[in-house]
Amino acid sequence: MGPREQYLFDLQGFIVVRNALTPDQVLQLNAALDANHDKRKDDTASSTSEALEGKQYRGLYEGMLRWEQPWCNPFRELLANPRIIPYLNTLLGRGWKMDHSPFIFTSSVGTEGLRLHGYGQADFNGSRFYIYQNGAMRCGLINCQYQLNDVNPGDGGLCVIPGSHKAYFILPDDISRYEAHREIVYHVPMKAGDLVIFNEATTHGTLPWKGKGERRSLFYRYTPKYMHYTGGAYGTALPEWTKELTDAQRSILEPPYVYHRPLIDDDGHTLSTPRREGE
Ligand SMILES: O=C(O)CCC(=O)C(=O)O
Repeated sequence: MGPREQYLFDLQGFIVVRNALTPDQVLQLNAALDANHDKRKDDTASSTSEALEGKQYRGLYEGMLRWEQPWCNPFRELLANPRIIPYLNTLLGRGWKMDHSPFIFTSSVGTEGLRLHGYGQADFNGSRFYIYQNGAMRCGLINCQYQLNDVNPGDGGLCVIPGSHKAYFILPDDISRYEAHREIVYHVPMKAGDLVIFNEATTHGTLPWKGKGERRSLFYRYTPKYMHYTGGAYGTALPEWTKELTDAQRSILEPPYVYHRPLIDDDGHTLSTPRREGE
């Protein structure tokens, strides 16, 4: 992550990484989604507002790492995508892990949006903080959102309030509902294969989908090696199916801990031991 990108992330609380997926990866991921269309669920849990209303719920796909062969493979390969490793090392420190399992949001024209959320530093929340200290940026939960289809200007989908990861005041309710000061909300257009990385503390939400094509956004969420954001059934032993993964991919699914944790190198395959105790 070069100085310009570090500047942009520090300033905005998000960064767009162009061509984070190869055209072949985009094809494979889309083919896997097409082949598993029956797994689509309505995401009824989203919290919207009148200004962001739509005709239908967004679609949600989960559990892709365990889809049957070969459909799980392109999702497994992305666990340790070498394109994102320099960003994760810079934003989370060396040693990070997958938090939520990957999931996909889909939308067709008329799909509702989602209220803006994410509260900067209004209270100190160690699970989604942003800090710059000793020459390094550090974040809590990081969202990596890959686009499997184009998101054109005006289509809808992810929107953010740039710079809000550093905000010291609570997000006003009318701004959260997208009813006031829309001029501070930035919609993030992207091409298929692009990725946006944003801190969970950066205020973000979803604009109703108006695009001609289907929105297909694939989320991988990472946390530093010492924390875990999302609850649910959580064991410290990795489930049996993860033996099908590479050691590097498996290391990313390990529970949070620091001491003697294998650390993944930039190639996405090699595991190293920490250079110093507790690194
Ligand atoms: O639509 C998006 O990209 C944002 C979704 C989101 O923030 C959420 O579901 O909590």
